Amino acid sequence: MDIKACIFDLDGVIVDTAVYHYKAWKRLANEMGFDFTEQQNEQLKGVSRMASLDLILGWGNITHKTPEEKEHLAGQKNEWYTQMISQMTPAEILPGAREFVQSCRDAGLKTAIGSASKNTPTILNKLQLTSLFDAVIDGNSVSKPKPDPEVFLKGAGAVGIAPAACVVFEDAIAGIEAAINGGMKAIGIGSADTLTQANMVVSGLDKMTLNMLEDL
Ligand code: B16
Ligand code: MG
Repeated sequence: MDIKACIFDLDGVIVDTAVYHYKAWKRLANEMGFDFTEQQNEQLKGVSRMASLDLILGWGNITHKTPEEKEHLAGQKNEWYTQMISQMTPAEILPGAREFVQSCRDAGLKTAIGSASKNTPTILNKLQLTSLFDAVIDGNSVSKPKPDPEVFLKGAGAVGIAPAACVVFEDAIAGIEAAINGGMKAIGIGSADTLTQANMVVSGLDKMTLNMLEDL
């Protein structure tokens, strides 16, 4: 097989934290006097914390926040969010995720996480998954957001595999673009109608087998 490393996005691929992000952003929006819908939350998947805040402030027609005020607002949201994720358990791992990552390791493939989330270490710890990954690259170690390939290129570098021999698993359009921009293969997790640039799309890691990597 040509693939030697599998790099996984975290939110939407290994675990679904969207509901916690949604609750925390909604509370913040409500305290500023406007509402925040689940449809708007969909648009924040894979988007960094500060970029998410900018979008939300725009939806609420709030245009006058200083950088310091924005830091404070994002920090407030993150406090509520981290309170919720501190209660997470391995039961929240998405179906088939642990099994597929383990099967990659058993086959001798390298495994890495490539996530925009600065809370990645906490989430992996709560899910008891930290030891399943050879490298973890997250929002704490990258400066350019997806679709820039930085997060995945750093992941490939950390496990010592050339980008062309890496496959990325992603649920967000910008993440698929980041993988392609980095010269990697991309497997979409979700709907083929949305993730049109992916080399292959499955509904979840429970639908993945190692044999499918041969077809990329
Ligand atoms: P944090 P991913 C992303 O994770 C989430 O999809 C996105 O909704 C969130 O805003 C972003 O992480 C930053 O998260 O506030 O924890 O740093 O999909 O790239 O694993
Ligand atoms: Mg994601």
